Amino acid sequence: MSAGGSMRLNRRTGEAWLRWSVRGVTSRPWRTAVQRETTSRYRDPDDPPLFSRSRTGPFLQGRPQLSNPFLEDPLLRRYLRRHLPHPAVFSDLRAFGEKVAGEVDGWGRECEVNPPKLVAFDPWGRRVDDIVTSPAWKRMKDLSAQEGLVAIGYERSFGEWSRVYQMSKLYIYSPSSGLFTCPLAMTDGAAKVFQSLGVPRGVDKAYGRLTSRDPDRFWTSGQWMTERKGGSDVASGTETGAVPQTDGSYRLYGFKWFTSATDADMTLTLARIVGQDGATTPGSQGLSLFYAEVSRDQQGRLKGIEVQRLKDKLGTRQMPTAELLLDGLPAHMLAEEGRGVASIANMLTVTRIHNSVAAVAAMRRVVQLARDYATRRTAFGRLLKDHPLHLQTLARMEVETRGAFLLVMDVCRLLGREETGLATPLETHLLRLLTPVLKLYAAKQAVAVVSEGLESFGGQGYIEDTGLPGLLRDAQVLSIWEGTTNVLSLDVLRCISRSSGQVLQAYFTQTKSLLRAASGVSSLAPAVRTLEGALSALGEFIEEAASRPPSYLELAARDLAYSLARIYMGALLTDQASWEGASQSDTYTALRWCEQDLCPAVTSERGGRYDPSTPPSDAALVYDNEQD
Ligand code: UCC
Repeated sequence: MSAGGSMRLNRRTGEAWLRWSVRGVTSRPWRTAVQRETTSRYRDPDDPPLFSRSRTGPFLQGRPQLSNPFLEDPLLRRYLRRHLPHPAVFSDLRAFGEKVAGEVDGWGRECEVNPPKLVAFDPWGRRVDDIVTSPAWKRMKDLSAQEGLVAIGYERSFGEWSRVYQMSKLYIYSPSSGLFTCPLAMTDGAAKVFQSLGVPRGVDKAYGRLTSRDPDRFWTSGQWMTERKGGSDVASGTETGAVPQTDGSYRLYGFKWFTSATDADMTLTLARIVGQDGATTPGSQGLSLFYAEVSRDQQGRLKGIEVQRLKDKLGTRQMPTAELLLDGLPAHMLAEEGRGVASIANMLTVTRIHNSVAAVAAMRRVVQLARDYATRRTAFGRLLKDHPLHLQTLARMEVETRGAFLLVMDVCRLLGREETGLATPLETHLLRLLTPVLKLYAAKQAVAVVSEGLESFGGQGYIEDTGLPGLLRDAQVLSIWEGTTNVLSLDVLRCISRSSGQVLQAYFTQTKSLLRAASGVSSLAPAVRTLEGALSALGEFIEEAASRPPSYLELAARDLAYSLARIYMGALLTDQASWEGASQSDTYTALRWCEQDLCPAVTSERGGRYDPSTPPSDAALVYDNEQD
């Protein structure tokens, strides 16, 4: 008996037409609903996968699309139109933004899924200490040179605004860079240290390479500061010894516990000079600054370095971070003996600014993607963008991002003025104070905004291969490296006391001047009034706090830094909104910004939080060990 059958599936309705033939007689077509009547008969592995779509359903959610980040950022463009309206800058950023949204973003993803590996030994047991990075990571290095991501800051083609231009470019690049912005931060910081020391003989070639646009010449630098005893407390934690050599150079012996972007070509590091009796000077005044190249001998072994292991990190996995044993690393002392911390401080200023650029860029990226997604995702019968509560959440993220953006750009502006010799004493003080304030505040904002941003994708925000969770993991490091929130809060106190309060005077003068500029705009009046009130309350708080013991100030340090940040960001937002080219959204942002507690130092003070009895209460709370 010959028999057979055929079937046609309507994918839209999920119906199938079946037709049977027995002994040459063909049946009429018979319609069935496949979803209802699918049986194991249809799951035969030899069957074509006709039913797989109908089982999972035909709906596929559109993914959030990354578009040119320069064109997607009206505030960046308005800021540049106001301060640096140069066609060459606009066309470069537009073209770079196109590249970033295209191929570069894919390389960034490749860096994440193909993280670096350490090959410690060759197959025959010889040490090779090879940190193997992905091809995409190498492409990022070439791209960074070609695009002048460090060079722009040193070519200074746009004078005092060159830093703003450079950082705008890094801001567009950062979330797609596969964390290559980390070696760029340290490279920039090292070039800055060289320059601040007048580019000493012996490092002029290295300086040329760090600031080169030629991928074949371009070098990156490390910043090896952290040892097992001290990440924050560098002064007492640094054990590395520098043994003088007869030719005036040194050899370094020590253990660096956390060295980021360890595939760098050179590094700056701190060590203590070992005297003939083997003794070293303890504390900060015993620390000197050293320059070392990372090179290999003829057998291919790293000279004076063993890579102990790569760190297994929560995020920033794209970038190799290693523990290094320095075992006679050839090095040269830079700067005066014992001036290590003060000399490397220039590097810290630059890397902290880069850190903040990365923080604001992460916020901007998640907002950009969430905004796009809200036009593609429907829930409860409407697009997400048409749900007022969802839109309110996005607007809050946008306000945070804009405040942080204006602060980071203002600090870049100040850095540019300082480097071109145009900074007034007020601006120099402002740069010193605002750098830690910016770094500590923007990093915390980034974690909050990126975390909120992930939520706006629902469950998809938690799925690895969307690329979204990596944004949060990478944001988490921003408040940790280059000085934690508390270390930077104490740095704020330190720079206030070292300048005998001049940094604060500069802050108050500048904030008042920004508010004065906005005071003629009636729509901004509520914001200006609120900010003036907060500024005056902060002034009273500081006056009162100055007479209190150091323990009081220490407890107030974080809230003080937050107050300085929020009020200054508010003043920048009102100033931006008062510009004749501003948009209505600039005004709205300034008003919304001022709805928050602008001066948490005063709020906490009223609650008695800095009272000398607070620490025991805090301790009792944290170590509450009451037994049931
Ligand atoms: O984490 C690291 C690598 C991560 C990768 C980097 C990429 C980041 C970019 C990401 C983009 C995606 S490296 C480790 C980072 N470590 C830190 O940041 C250390 C944190 N600790 C501190 O900042 C501390 O406050 C110390 C180490 C600076 C404190 O040391 P001292 O010795 O106690 O400091 P002193 O005594 O207060 O200051 C010594 C001198 C003084 O100068 P003189 O002697 O002329 O009065 C200070 O004024 O250094 C000067 N100084 C500063 N100058 C200290 N801090 C500063 C500063 N921030 N700016 C200017």
